[in-house]
Amino acid sequence: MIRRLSILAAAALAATCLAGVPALADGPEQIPNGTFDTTAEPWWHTGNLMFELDGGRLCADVPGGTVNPWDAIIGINDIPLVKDETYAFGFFASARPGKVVKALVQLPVDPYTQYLAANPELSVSGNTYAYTFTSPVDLPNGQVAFQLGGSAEPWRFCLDDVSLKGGAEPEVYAPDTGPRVRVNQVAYLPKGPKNATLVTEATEALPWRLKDAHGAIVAEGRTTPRGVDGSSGQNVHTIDFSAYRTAGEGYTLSADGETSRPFDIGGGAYRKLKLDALKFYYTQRSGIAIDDKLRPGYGRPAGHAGVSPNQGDTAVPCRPGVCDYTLDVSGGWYDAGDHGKYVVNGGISVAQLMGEFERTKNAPIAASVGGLDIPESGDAVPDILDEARWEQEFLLKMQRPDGMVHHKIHDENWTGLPLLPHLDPQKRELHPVSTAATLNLAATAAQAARVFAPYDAAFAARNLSAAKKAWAAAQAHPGILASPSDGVGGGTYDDPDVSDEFYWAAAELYITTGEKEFRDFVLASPHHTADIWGERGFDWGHTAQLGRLDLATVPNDLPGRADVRRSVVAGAEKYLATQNAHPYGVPYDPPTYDWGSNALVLNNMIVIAAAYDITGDLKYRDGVLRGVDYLLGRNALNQSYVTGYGEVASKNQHSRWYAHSLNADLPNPPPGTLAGGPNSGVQDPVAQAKLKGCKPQFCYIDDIESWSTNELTINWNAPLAWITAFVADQGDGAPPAPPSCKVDYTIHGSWPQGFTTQVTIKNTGAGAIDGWSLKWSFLGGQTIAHEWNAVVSQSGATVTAANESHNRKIRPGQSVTFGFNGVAAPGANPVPDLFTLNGAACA
Ligand code: 9MR
Repeated sequence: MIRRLSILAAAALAATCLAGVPALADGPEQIPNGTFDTTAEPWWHTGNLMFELDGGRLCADVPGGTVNPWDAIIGINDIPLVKDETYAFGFFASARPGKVVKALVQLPVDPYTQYLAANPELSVSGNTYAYTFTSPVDLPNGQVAFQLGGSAEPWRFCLDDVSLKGGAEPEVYAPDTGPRVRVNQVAYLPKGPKNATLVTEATEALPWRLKDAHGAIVAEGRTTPRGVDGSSGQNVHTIDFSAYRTAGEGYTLSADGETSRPFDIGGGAYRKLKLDALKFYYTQRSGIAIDDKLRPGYGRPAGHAGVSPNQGDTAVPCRPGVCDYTLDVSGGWYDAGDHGKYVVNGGISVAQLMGEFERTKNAPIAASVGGLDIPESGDAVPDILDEARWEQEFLLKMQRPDGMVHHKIHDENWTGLPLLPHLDPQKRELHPVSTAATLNLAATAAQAARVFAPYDAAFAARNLSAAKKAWAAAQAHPGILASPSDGVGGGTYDDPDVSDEFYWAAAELYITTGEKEFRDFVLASPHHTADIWGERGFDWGHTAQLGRLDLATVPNDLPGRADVRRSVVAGAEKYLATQNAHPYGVPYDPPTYDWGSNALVLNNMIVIAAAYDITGDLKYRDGVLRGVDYLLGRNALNQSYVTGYGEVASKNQHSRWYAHSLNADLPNPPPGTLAGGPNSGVQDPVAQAKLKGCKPQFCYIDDIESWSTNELTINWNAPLAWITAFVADQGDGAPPAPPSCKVDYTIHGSWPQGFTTQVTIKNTGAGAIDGWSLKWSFLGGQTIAHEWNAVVSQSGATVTAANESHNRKIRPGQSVTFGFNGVAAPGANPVPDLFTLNGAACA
């Protein structure tokens, strides 16, 4: 709340003024957040207080029974003071009941030299106080503190409009944005779209030149002026050099006297990045030592595995008053740069990893994911599923016997940086159960039940029963919400509306089981038909999209499924329209960027990618490719947001153990780590000091302390992995050949233990097929018992049926038929959506 400081109350005039009459110096403001409009950051308090934002003021209930003034303090650090400068210090404060407190500007460490010490007498209605003083020292890190202790009785303190004016102008932060030609600093696909953005004052089209690594001009053209871009405030032009298709390294693009950072034309980088984005998860694991042989430079002892000084996570009690038992909740992934583990955020992350795997079963062009160099590599399970299981096992452990699931487990208080997981000495606590967490488990366990079925039937069954139990518990307790004020020591992940989580869970349970209860719930949910493709996209708190996308892309028999698929395409159309209007090609353009905007951009791209998988229309694929450019350097800051990718890339993401910028012995985050990205909220002190008033694309700083713009998380790397795998699947960007086959797959009969199926392949192309191999995937754990007229093999859920010698030829217009008896698995057994013949998708 902004009030004028010039109204001097009587109490203020009576207060101590060290430097005579309060002359309100007109110098620059030194307090980064004195108005508490949206946050208390970066103010701190002693452990016996809690902050509350109350009507635009910062308030705290001060306990009674303390002795010294310094037994309860509210303060702010890192306030620069300049020797011999005169400062005007002021604030509004109230006390209920009235109290005298100490207001200090001082040295933050022993001997706590006080440059201003005032003893304002506070009233219930509150007053404005003003003082001046001259600093006797140069000090980069002065402290402003309100000492509130010494009262026998409890009381309430409120503070607002804290101001310290004078001294030097705070340094204005200007990011180094390098050359004004902005490109994807990693790679464009040779046969894909190639776009760049030029920042310029010019309003008329300008010439551009593409040069190869030797400086030879290989293409040229003219820019397209696009006017002022709202997301950056810059006047920009776009450049389209898609027509140039020769693979190579070290290209540059020049225009308006500037030359871009170098880039490649080729697909290789994405085949590496898609794996790095997933390898990230092993190094986020809790409860297991990270093997330095698997991740050179990243080895560390197991975190929170029951070894001192860790206090958990093998027997974790609840927060006081929440429960009287302990749970073994060891394992899982650390959420982000903190040591917390949160079910709702683990939920979307593991769902998107399992979803990336499921896409390889159902999308026309999708290679298997590949090896991740994890301890489980080499077993019979795809590595991406082994990694997902590490988290899913943790989510299962968070479930109580009654089916409800604890929302989160983390430290009692926030820890500082750096701090390796195994060195965290804090008490770990389980926080209350929530409907949202329970539905996250219902959804992910239902999905796990089908994807793990071919590899581990017992694990699949355990997940299915946990999912059903969670579903029933959530139905019985639909309104247990996580508290928005339960944010000490860990994030809140609170969500006032869990109707979307209900829809997501019902969708996954329906896909896996085919059961009527879940089908009816899905069809009746308002999320099933609503336009859920908002600008802001989806995330851990907006999960209806996860359900809708899976209903559209994973085989199932839902009535009206064609409409569901069409709705995903309609969503993609909206995001493409946003992207086409955006001179940086971003399929996200709200007036302010949200926390974790890079993941929101990626999730919008997943909708566009799904539309490509559904329709095969290249405009959707190209939308995804152009979106990737933004994350890898075609942006206002001219930087890649993925560690290790691009000439200038994020590398100081907020993390307690990749804290290289705080301790040179620690590493930077591993390659393939996504930064959260621009966040107009700028909630942390570094962002507040440097980025205030930023245009959306500029609300980012690669500083380890900027946790609101530059954290790394499990839910942000998941869509990065998904999308980069999609890009890797496009090879050099050549469009796939049109289908030349059609498959008719008819289940002629089903019984509890099995089913019988007849498959007809028709050659719809112009040439003869001489030798064929048809692939499809079962939804879950179905297997082939006996086949005829084809040689059938199976790996996981994926079946390959090859010709016998008598039916190897299929002439144009002709068909062959084969059949098999299958062994049923628990749950649904839908007709597959996708058949590929000799590697190419059939219609
Ligand atoms: O990603 C979360 C973002 O959507 C919220 O707006 C923000 C504030 O509640 O919290 C983010 O999540 C953080 C979590 O609370 C604690 N671990 C780090 C997460 C990423 O910053």
